[in-house]
Amino acid sequence: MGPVRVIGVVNATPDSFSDGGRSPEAAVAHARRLIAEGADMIDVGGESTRPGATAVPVDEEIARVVPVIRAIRAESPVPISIDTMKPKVARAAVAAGAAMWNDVTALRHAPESLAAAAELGCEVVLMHMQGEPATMQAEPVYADVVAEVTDFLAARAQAAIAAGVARERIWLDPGVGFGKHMIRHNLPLIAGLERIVALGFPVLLGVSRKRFIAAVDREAPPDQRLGGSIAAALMGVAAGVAAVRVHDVRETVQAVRVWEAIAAART
Ligand code: HH2
Repeated sequence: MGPVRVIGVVNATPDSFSDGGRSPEAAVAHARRLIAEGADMIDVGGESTRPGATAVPVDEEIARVVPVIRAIRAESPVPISIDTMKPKVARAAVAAGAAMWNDVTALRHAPESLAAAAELGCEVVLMHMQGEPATMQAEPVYADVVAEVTDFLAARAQAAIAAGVARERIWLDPGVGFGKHMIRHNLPLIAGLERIVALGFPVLLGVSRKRFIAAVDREAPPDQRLGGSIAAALMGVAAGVAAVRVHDVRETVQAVRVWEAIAAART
């Protein structure tokens, strides 16, 4: 297995100030900074999945992400991922130069999602989510969160393969924070990542600045969650994840590289 990839988050959403939003120019400038900080890939999103966020019409989402993807593509060879649940947006993004479709619904949002992923031939991230973004945090229920998320991801991978997605293009993601109780579900899920890794697909982990960190540490606001973000990312690295999706690229790259250097020195 190669080094863990650090994927930098770029939000092309007007309501996001810290990670590139406001305007296409600001998003591209943010991507440029993350690439300079060592990002192995950039994940561009035009619709927030936060509980309570308003849905974005498909044309508006395309208008937000395509100029950003084109501009990054024009100045850097870094692979670009599109964070969307809409196949139309994924198509436009891949046409503009994206190499990966990151779908928090694991290709369940639209009936044509599976076929679109197969046709596009790009890398595909299948993420676990219980419920819908607007209501998913209301009352998430699991008997065994690790087993249920693992089984779901295995089933979605099989559905994608059956629809014609190449096995080697499939990534899995446990969906930390998506329909999971802050403590009772997110923590055992991160602790149990090895079981998802054992399915044999590359695993992507997104823990950066998430709410569960605040639930462990004194309700820390998002801009004070770097320590917890790195701690959780390194738990993923220890479990064998292939990539981490983060806001703080420079610090995460350093943490991951030091972790890998120490692991390689083990006698
Ligand atoms: N988390 C968010 C968005 N997209 N995609 C994957 N594959 N895995 C994740 O964990 C993941 C994701 C969180 O989204 P949001 O709350 O909108 O914030 P941000 O995009 O700033 O992380």
